[in-house]
Amino acid sequence: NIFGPSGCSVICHWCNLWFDLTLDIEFMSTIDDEILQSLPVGTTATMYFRDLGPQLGWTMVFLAECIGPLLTYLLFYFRVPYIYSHRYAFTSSPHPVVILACACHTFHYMKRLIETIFVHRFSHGTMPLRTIVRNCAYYWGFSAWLAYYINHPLYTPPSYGEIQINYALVMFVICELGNFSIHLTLNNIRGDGSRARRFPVPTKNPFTWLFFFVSCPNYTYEVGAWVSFSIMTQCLPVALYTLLGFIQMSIWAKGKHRAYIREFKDYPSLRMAIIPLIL
Ligand SMILES: *[C@@H]1O[C@H](CO)[C@@H](O)[C@H](O)[C@H]1NC(C)=O
Ligand SMILES: CC(=O)N[C@H]1CO[C@H](CO)[C@@H](O)[C@@H]1O
Repeated sequence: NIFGPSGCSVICHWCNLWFDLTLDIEFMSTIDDEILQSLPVGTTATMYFRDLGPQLGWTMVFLAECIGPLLTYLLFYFRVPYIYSHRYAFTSSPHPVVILACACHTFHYMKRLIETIFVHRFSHGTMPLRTIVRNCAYYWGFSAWLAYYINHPLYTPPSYGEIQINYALVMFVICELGNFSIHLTLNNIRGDGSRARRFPVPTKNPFTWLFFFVSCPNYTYEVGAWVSFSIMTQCLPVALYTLLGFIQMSIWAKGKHRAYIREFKDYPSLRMAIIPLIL
């Protein structure tokens, strides 16, 4: 730890994270294994690389994108001094929904973190540092903004009280479970060793049945999780974040959807990109 022994401040964690990130640049690999393996034996290949500046491995990228929002949110939840007026420092909100929101937010990112570490099969691709800085600014900045409002001393709980909160919670849990199921399904397809490419299909797990209707249920569930978080907290910035996420994920989903249709002649025609029967 080059930043001193105290180790207690979150700032220090961030510095270390950035330090690790920069170190990781040296271990990056820019060549995709699959490309190399598919070259005939004895080929002398000359490769050209476009220089995109420093690159980072996907694992580090995902870690940075998850740990940032996780810690940022907690700073606001615990009302670290200098965020709100100093008489609120380290106090807690009287509204149970604030605690629940923090639990959901933390759970969401912990789950991502755990998926990143234990479930993901990352290709050895890398991402330019510039893109990562932009992504992190987006994720970290937004989580700070959301957390600022939700944990604010003047925050007012949702209009329909417990009913609204409970329905939102049920929906949130369903979406998280669904997303995780899709994650596993996609991972199994990628990892079963066969070279033939296939598109994902529903399995025995009911959460994957969304594959009957959409190409990218992982995004449908992700949007669902954020919609339920918006309903639970009834907070405008959260709704705005959800909307931006939805737009971005629709673009990705439509791209993936088109790619599937192009690649597989027998692709189910009932499927839409992200919203069943609509989009
Ligand atoms: C979501 O699913 C699509 C395929 O259905 C996949 O290409 C994409 O990488 C997945 N998104 C994430 C964030 O893993
Ligand atoms: C809500 C949530 O955990 N999102 C995950 C949904 O699934 C994708 C992979 O398919 C993950 O990358 C997301 O983190």
